[in-house]
Amino acid sequence: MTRYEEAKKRYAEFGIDTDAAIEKLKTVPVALHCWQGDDVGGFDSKDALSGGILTTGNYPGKATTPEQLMQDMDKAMSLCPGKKKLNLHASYAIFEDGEFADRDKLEPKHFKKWVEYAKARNMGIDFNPTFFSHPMVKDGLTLSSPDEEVRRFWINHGKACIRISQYFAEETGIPCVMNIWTGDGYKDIPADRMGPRMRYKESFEEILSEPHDPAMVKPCAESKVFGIGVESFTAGSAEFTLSFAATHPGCLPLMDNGHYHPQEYVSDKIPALLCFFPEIALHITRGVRWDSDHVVLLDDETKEMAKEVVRNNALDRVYMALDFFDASINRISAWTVGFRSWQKALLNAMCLPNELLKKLQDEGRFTELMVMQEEAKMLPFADVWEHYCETEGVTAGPKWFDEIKKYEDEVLSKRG
Ligand code: RNT
Ligand code: ZN
Repeated sequence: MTRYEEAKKRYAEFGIDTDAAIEKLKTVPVALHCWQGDDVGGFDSKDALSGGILTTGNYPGKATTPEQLMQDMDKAMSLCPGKKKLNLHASYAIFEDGEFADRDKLEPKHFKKWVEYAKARNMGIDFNPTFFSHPMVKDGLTLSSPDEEVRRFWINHGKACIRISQYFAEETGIPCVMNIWTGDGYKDIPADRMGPRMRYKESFEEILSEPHDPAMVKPCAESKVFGIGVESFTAGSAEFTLSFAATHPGCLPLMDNGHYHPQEYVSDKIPALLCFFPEIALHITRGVRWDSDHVVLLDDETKEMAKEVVRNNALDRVYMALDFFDASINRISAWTVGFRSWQKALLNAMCLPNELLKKLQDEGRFTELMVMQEEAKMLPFADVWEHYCETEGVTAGPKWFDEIKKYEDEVLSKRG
């Protein structure tokens, strides 16, 4: 008997069908973010990263052209099992023959190459307007700015992005999740907290008024507690974005697990939102002491988040995207570790005796619940993971890193 066959038997004793779990996981899309590949640089502006987000590190071999970024993403994806979706930012527009369009004038044609890339790989595309790293960010503000010219510019950017999202959805035949996040806020104590939020609300509403098919374009509102340089006030706070999504049908709330106080857990918020919203979205990241966007690992909270999606039968109601950026290590390895970690978390959640555990809870058998939760942790998960990777044609163990080393030698080290 192979190790997988033995593992399968042990899982079956808990009433778990590992074959079914693996087959299910293969159908669940997870969005891989292009911005890990170049430290959130983008192609459209030389401006430094702004908006309260920050990358640290200077690992050699960063992608600086669309071709390099695509090549690097291909490498990472070839090392990851599971169904992928491409996650783009507007700042990754590809201009040809010396043309240029500012953010408020972006058109579908500026993303044609990305559509070709995604289609050739049978992937859908998610999208993000880029409300940072641009000279029209004035005093750190975009959609909430008191300057009408600034606000108008960014509303037009948002509308352009709805049109581009519609184009992505039509071209790929797969819904496009379009996430709105702005770093709008103040470093020090504001004198007016409601004014900026009212302006943000109106701007958001104008963006959403741009025609789109709500079945194919899914606008989201991402909240945040604070950012570097905007420590005292964030316009798009948790209450603001959640209330906005709740009162604007068709708009989804997006929770990034780096965007809350450290003792708040997104795993607990997932089922809370699922009680009210038909669909929600996630940014999966790892904050170390703050919203540091470290690479996602198979840690307790990551596992707990996956459990909430899986055991509430919400895999088709939760749009999952990775959102981290580490410039201090090999970027392709960062992508790969993060994507594989979330795959592991999902598979692990699918291989737990979820129905049995729920029953124990409802029957008040809390001693047994604790015992079973702990025993379930000792099931031979590694063997199931290995088998899943094999069926997906990727390496299960650490040997995938040999591929990274080779790529670093042959490709990355040759970049200027
Ligand atoms: C920033 C938000 C946002 C960005 C990306 C690049 O704190 O998490 O989602 O990380 O849009
Ligand atoms: Zn995010």
